[in-house]
Amino acid sequence: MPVTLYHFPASPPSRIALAAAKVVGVDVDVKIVNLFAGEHLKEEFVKINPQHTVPTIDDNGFILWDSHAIATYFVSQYGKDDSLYPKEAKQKALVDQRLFFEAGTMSSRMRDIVYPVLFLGKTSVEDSVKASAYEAIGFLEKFLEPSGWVAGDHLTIADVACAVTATSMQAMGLDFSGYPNTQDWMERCKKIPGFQEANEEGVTLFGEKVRSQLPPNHLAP
Ligand SMILES: N[C@@H](CCC(=O)N[C@@H](CS)C(=O)NCC(=O)O)C(=O)O
Repeated sequence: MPVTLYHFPASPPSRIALAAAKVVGVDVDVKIVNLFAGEHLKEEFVKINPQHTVPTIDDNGFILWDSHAIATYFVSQYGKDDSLYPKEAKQKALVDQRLFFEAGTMSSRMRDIVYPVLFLGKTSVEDSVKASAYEAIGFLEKFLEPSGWVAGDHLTIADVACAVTATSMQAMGLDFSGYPNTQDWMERCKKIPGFQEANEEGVTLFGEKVRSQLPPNHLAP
C-alpha cells in the first residue's frame, strides 16, 4: 500500500517531503491539503496531526510529520542503500546538522519574509529581515565549498531539503548572483531524478504568490 502524503505544493517543507519521496523512490498517494482554504484546520486533519502542518504522512497507520523527519524516515525505511542518509555516526551527524540548519536557519529566515506577506497582508520587508535571509544563503555558500554537496562528499537527503528551500528563496526574488557555489549546486540538484517533478510546479506558484505582494525587485540585496 502506498504512503499517504498530505501535501500543499506551494509549501516549501511539503515539497521537501515530496522531493524526498521521489528521489528515494517511495510510492506516495498525494492528498492535497489547501492551506489557503484552511483545510489543515478541519477536524479530520487535526485528528491526524494536532499540529496541523503539512507535510504529514500516513504510512499504513504510522503517522509522521515534519519534512526532515519524513525525509530521513523515507531513506531509512525505503532507501535502496544508506547513501542519502548514512548510518555511520559521523556522516549521519553531518547530514543531521545540515537538516537542522535548513529547519532552524534557512526555513526560519525565509518564513520571516513569507509569513507576514502571505498571511498578514504586509507589502514590504524590513532590511534586517532581508539581510538575515542573505546571511543564511551565505552560510550555505560556505558549506558547499569543500565538495559541492551540502554534507560530506556526495549527494544526501540534506541536499534535497536545502535545495527545495534555496530554489524557493530564489523564486520569491532573493538574488543568488553573488553565490556561485549555491547557483551551481542548485542546477545540479534540479537534475537529480525526481527532484523537479516534486518541486518545479509548487516553487513557481510559491514564487509568484510572494512576488505578487511585493514591489518589483524588493528582495534584491
Ligand atoms: N518544520 C516543519 C514546518 C511545517 C510547516 O510549518 N508547514 C506550514 C506550511 S509551509 C503549515 O502547514 N502551516 C499550517 C499551520 O501551521 O497551521 C516541517 O519542516 O515540516
